[in-house]
Amino acid sequence: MKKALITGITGQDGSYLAELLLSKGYEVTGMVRRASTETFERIAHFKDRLTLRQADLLDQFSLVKLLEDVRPDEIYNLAAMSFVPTSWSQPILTGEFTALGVTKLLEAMRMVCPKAKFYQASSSEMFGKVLETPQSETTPFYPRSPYGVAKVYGHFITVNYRESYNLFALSGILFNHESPRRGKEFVTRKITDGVARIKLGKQKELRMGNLDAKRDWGFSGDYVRAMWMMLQQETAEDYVVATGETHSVREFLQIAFSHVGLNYEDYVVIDPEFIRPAEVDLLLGTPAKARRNLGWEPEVSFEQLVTMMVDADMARQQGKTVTA
Ligand code: NAP
Ligand code: F7E
Repeated sequence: MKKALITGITGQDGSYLAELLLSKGYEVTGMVRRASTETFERIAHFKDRLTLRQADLLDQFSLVKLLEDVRPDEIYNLAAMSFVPTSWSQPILTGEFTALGVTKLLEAMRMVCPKAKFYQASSSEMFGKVLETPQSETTPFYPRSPYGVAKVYGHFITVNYRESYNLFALSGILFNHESPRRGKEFVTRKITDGVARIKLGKQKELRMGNLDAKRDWGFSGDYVRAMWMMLQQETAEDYVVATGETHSVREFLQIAFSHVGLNYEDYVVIDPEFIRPAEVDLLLGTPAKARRNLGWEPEVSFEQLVTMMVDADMARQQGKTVTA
């Protein structure tokens, strides 16, 4: 039985990845940080099939001890401060978690289990003010937020450990991916939660930022499959994971509101609070290499993603349990 360690298991991707690995017969350990109240909502429905261990990306020795105890075959480093606006209000903490945290985990792996395979959660935010379209594995980076800058560090330290120490360490450069488990502050879930609350009379308006920003949005369940596929290859290489389609926040609003018979223009209010100091205007990735080498394809379309998220939020707002 293969053993996998997932950091960030309580997050959106961690929860889908854990379910995928369990379905493939892995023994899955999730790293969680200590909190006064547990944040296990996304993994509650299968938590009894996991081992959860406390450690923190900020604490080197906790990582070494964790790897010594677990001895994983595969390590998925998904833990990070992942919300872009918070990276301007907490830039140093973002750097500690999202950048240096990667080095701490790679160092622990180098010391304890250098034969393990390592996945780093890199991001399309590294392309930022894009230097070419579509963006691929060879597009140069131009990050536009402290989060993007931290992810560039995490990306290159992974490449560097691969080249310096011959570790099987790689990055997935994943474009935005969403699901009913997405955090409520991210734009997609903010919209679908808002739509459900407005439809049910619990909210009157939806306050938003830049509606013209364009993103290449996919489904998290499809993207965690790509992570696993990358680690099953003979050689460690980095991959872009994207759908190859881009849509604006406005298009997302249109589909989400019209799915419940409403017009977004009647409810959306532009609020300067949600405009960023520096914006990423357009992201569009090409998944050609992932398609060619991994045989990966996204299965959920943009429209299916939006309606799946609205339906899940409608159900939640009506008091139903949603595990999707
Ligand atoms: P998410 O829902 O925000 O989850 C982040 C996870 O990291 C949570 O489990 C969180 O734990 C954990 N974490 C944060 N700081 C930690 C620390 N110091 N020690 C231990 N755990 C810590 O993020 P996601 O959407 O699943 O994304 C997963 C990864 O992919 C992140 O690295 C993100 O930056 C990256 N990424 C995401 C996307 C996307 O569109 N979703 C695209 C590209 C890359 P708590 O529950 O305790 O807060
Ligand atoms: O914003 C615009 C906003 O916060 C998307 C993270 O997972 O993907 C994510 O980062 C766009 C931006 O995601 C609101 O200005 C308009 O242009 O959903 P988001 P993000 O910043 O793209 C990347 C790939 C990651 O790696 C990150 O971890 O939507 N927008 N109005 C808004 N955004 C938010 N959050 N709220 C608004 O009201």
